[in-house]
Amino acid sequence: MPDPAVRRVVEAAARKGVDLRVVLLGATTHTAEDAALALGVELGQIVKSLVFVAPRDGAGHEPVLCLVSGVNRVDIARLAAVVGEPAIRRATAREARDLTGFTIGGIPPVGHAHAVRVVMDPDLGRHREVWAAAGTDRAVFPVAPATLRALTNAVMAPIADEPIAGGPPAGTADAAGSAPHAASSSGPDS
Ligand code: 5CA
Repeated sequence: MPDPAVRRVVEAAARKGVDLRVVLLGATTHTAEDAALALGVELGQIVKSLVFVAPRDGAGHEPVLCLVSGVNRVDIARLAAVVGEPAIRRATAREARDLTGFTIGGIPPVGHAHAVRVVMDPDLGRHREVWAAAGTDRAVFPVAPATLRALTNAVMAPIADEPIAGGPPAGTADAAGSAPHAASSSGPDS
């Protein structure tokens, strides 16, 4: 496993007792849509790892990592309420890189340069297995949502801007494949 970014992710998971199976894709997968197509899985099974920042008086920013189903978009007001940070905003690409040690398109859920608060979208629990970036835009790994939550110490909270219509309740493992996912392809959060 030559890429040091991927190695950091695998080693961080291993420290928590989880053996990641990293899959290296033949093409870059900067977005959730790219990753779903490359893997032949539902868009909802792709974990978007999105970095937000809460300003700290005189002390820069505190990062907050949101793990979001590929079909969902983060509602910033909901996120602000969940984390108790009214001024939270999306990180710039540079902030995301400086705060996590990874570049957008490959930002993983674990292995970050600094400790980070993590909020997880409950819709990821609709699937038996989800796929997250493993440190680069070509590396991904499959993981059960419960394992992802344990690995990241995530708080589960509804932070998406609209529920998926027509699917069974979030958290049911047998929901994979049954929800008519409407992919939102507009905006930077798709
Ligand atoms: N490799 C894929 C699938 S795992 C991936 O990393 N997807 S992602 O959703 O976690 O990361 C890409 C997301 O980064 C984009 O959907 C977008 O929401 C965000 N992004 C892209 N450019 C910027 C930018 N300049 N500033 C902040 N966020 C950005």
